[in-house]
Amino acid sequence: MITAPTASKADEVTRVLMSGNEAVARGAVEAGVLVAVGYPGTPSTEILESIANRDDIDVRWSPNEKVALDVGLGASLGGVRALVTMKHVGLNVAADTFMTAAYTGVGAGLVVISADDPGMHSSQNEQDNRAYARMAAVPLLEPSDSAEAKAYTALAFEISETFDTPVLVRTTTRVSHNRGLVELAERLDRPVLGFTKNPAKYVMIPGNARRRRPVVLKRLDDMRDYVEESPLTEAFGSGTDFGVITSGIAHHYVREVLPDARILKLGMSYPLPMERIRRFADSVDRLFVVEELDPYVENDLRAAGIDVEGKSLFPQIGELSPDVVRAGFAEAGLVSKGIPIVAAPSTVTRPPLMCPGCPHTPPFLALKRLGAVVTGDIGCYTLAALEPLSSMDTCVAMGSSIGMAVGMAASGGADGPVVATIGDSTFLHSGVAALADAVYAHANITVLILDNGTTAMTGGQEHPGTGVTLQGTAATPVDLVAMCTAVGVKDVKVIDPYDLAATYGALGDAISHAGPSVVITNRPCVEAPMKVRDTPFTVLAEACTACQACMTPGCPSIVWSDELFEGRRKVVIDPITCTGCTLCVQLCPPRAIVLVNTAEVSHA
Ligand SMILES: Cc1ncc(C[n+]2csc(CCOP(=O)(O)OP(=O)(O)O)c2C)c(N)n1
Repeated sequence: MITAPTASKADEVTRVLMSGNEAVARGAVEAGVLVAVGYPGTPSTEILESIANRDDIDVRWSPNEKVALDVGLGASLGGVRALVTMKHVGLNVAADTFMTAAYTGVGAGLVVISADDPGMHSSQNEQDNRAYARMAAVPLLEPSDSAEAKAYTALAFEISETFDTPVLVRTTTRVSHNRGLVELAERLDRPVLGFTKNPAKYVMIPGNARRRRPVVLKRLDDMRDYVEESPLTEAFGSGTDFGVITSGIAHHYVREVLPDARILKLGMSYPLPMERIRRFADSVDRLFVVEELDPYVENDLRAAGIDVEGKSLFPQIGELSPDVVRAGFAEAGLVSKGIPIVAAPSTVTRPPLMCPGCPHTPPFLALKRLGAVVTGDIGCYTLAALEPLSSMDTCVAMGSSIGMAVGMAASGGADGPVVATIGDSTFLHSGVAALADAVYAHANITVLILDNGTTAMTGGQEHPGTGVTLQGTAATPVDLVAMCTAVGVKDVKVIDPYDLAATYGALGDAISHAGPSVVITNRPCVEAPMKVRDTPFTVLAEACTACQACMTPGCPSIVWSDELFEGRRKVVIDPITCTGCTLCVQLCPPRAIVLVNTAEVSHA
């Protein structure tokens, strides 16, 4: 039987409070991982960040999830254990490699973490990535807390090598971000096994792939036998009136609502331990499945002829919680409705806004004035879709902006110039090929690359354009101008987005250019990698006409005064949050906005 590595000396066990993400990383560390690679995305980002400074592991960001998985697979075939991390939608990007890596199998263990985001706290959709395991015929582990996140990740490497397959470990936001006690064990010291040439296994031309397909299905059968006996399937409680099948975080919600219930917890939810499930089902009068998002286990059970209640009681949309689970069991007549455990939030909701001084803001003011049809992308700048900027018309998936602009221009249906807006990280993630397509199609579009020198939206991660690695060491930065020119864009300009007139001018010129043009902004993010704070500005109340021109960008530092001046409210600027970007100064007709120290002099 396969077991996860444990501490060598029981009396030296150390228990540490860890988030699920830190625990995943720790599991990989203990399993002797030598390469850990990924692309940032909530809720997965901290996995790599938590081990970035280890000198015994090569930890790195890739430009996108597919590259990350390719790096991980290459490392695995080279004979070292490799961890690959991403958020759920990242697996869509990496899916091409993922599906065929199931055919090639691995060298040393290869574990892919998919951090799903039920409830879409910070995602464009809430797909249930358990479906990928079935599609690829790859084993799937679902930890429910930090302790399991560590143990399952370590175990996943063993499973990967035993069955010669990548293993998918699926966490969800609450598992990734909650903290729990984790027992630490020693790191395994694993030699580099080296690459063994085996074209029949690693060169997936049709003739070889056809021979690998039965291997994949045979392996699935072997894993079915394994999971029937595996300690990953755990039984809790007693009773024959009803039983509950759980997986992931849903397990803890069920135990909170029904502490004594008979439960079969699935640590491995693909392939399923169908015989064990059948015996469990036969031993209870009613069977429930409580799982977050899709009726993934439920449908398999129904297909196997097992009578089960699930999504008719527990929602398919959004996160589960103890309250939601209680409501489902109340409807089933097993518990009273009870008083909600989680009180309604008392905080006032606040719409998300660009930060004060965000260099993304001015170009969107310009695009609005130019009447552009803006195909947007995913990043901080997506907030331009919201009021008051209201200047982004589409946002679908990372890197989609440029291709969508090409299509929009081809349609002839846009009632204004077509502009794609994309961040630097997103451009390198999946925008470059689309820009080549724009050139190829001689598309009449402008691409605005918002280069703030970081992956701001996920907390400021480095990427190949920043010239800095995850460890903070220097790397060769991608030259975006050279790259755009190299794919054939004739009109490439770099602008200072804090210069409003220049920004209007450059974008106006670019959209009048026939064929594709590129405008690249050059101001760093004001929050990462370091805070940008220049002398703040203030408003001379006597000069302010309350015309609100300074409020059009929606800068959070600019608000109405509490006091009245000459019977009217005037604008005030919060000197603590103002970064001194000058945008409001350029927008103020009566020139009432001045540097704080100038105002002090004039008031002295
Ligand atoms: C496929 C995929 N991977 C990762 C993410 C998470 N994510 C959202 S935006 C973004 C990048 C943002 O960086 P950038 O394009 O430079 O814009 P910024 O936020 O810096 O303005 C990432 C990694 C995602 N939404 N989809």
